[in-house]
Parts: sequence; C-alpha cells; structure tokens
Amino acid sequence: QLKPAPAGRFPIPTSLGPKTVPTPSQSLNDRMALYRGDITKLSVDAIVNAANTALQGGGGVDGAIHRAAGPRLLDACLALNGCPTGDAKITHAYELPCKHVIHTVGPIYSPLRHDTCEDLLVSAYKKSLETAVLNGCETVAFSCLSTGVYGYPSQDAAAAALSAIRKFMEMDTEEKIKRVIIVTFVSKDVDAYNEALPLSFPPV
Ligand code: AR6
Repeated sequence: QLKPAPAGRFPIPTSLGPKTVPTPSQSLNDRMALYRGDITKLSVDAIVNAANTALQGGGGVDGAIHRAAGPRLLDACLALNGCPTGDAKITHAYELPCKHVIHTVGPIYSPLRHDTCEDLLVSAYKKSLETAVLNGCETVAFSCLSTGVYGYPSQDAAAAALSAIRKFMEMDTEEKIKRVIIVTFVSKDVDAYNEALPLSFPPV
C-alpha cells in the first residue's frame, strides 16, 4: 500500500512543523500501521471513537461503535458528563472485541479557523494516546477523527494526525504504546494516508 517517499528533502504540505522529512526510524515505523475496514471488529486494547461533546452517541463511527458495544456503552458515556473538543475520555468496550473505547472529540472544521481546528485535532490525538497510556492500553486503533460529518479535509487531517502520533511516539521512549493503527473506511482517507504516511514516517 505504501508509496515510496521521493528522494531528498521536501516540504510537508501543512502548517504543522517540521518543515523537512522526519528522520527515518524503523522502530517508529514498526509501531505504525494502516488498516482499512470496520473499527468495531478490531481486537486491540483500545479503539478511538470520533464522538461529540455530549458523548450521547451519534452517527458515523460513533453510531457503529455504540451499536456494536450495546446499550451499556451509552450508560457509561452519559456518566462522564461530556468531553470538551480536543480532549478524550475512556470507557469499557462491553460487547466489542476490543478492551476499551477512548472517546475523543475532534473539531468541526471551518477553513476560516484552520489553525485552531488543527490545534484541536492534534490535541484529540495526543489526549487519546495519553489516555491510552494512563489505562495500560498498548495497542490503539484510531478512526479518522473529524473527516466525516465534521468536514475536516482528509489530507490535512492525515498530516495533523500523523504529526501528532509521531511526536507522541518520539516522547514515548519506554514504548508504552506498542502499536498505533489508523483505521480508514472510505477511499478519500485511504488515499490521504497513503500519501501522508511516507512523509511523517519515511521508509528506512
Ligand atoms: N469503522 C471505521 N471508520 C468508520 C466507520 C467504521 N465502522 N464508520 C464511519 N467511519 P464521523 P466526525 C469513518 O462522521 O467527522 C457523529 O455523529 C468515516 O468514514 O463518524 O468526527 C458523532 O457523534 C470517517 O472517516 O466522525 C459526532 O457528532 C470517520 O469515521 C460527529 O459524527 C469519522 O467520521 C463526529 O464527526
């Protein structure tokens, strides 16, 4: 699936730093994976739900997760008193094959406040990974936060997500997170990640 990265240094097409290709690292690459399919089927430690601030369920991946987890998930979510945009909370996974669900809230995208949206999206990924570590989750599968109903352009979202994940992994020197899986569902996100992945995680 991965396209080889072009030779030499080239700018990353986002306002996010760094401006040059990150140093290739086999150990970081080994901890990063792309998967296309239904996130509710994955037997990982935690899946990350693209929720809303009320944590009352909804459509898209949120709806699919609640349907597959059963009604106890909604009860657990309602007890959390919501979640601010850019933050993350965790529950059990009930009928799902994974162990936990991390509920995070990405921004509703507006091109008029692109930089704020980018900060909030980066924060949603970072807080989700911090929540995973705090709860002993070593394998974490992310849905493509904000790229559905919330309208975040897939290419920009992929660049922000991968930058946040790489930064987190570089800080995670004890390798508490063993594997991050980006779960794509629709072809625009597959294309965006196939393009963005070699920029943030260059082949060694
Ligand atoms: N497995 C993996 N990914 C999926 C699945 C699935 N079963 N179903 C959809 N996706 P969205 P948002 C992808 O709209 O943009 C909800 O109503 C989908 O293709 O679910 O963050 C919440 O309650 C897209 O790439 O989330 C909020 O109100 C990605 O999941 C609002 O939508 C996210 O799309 C959040 O909007």
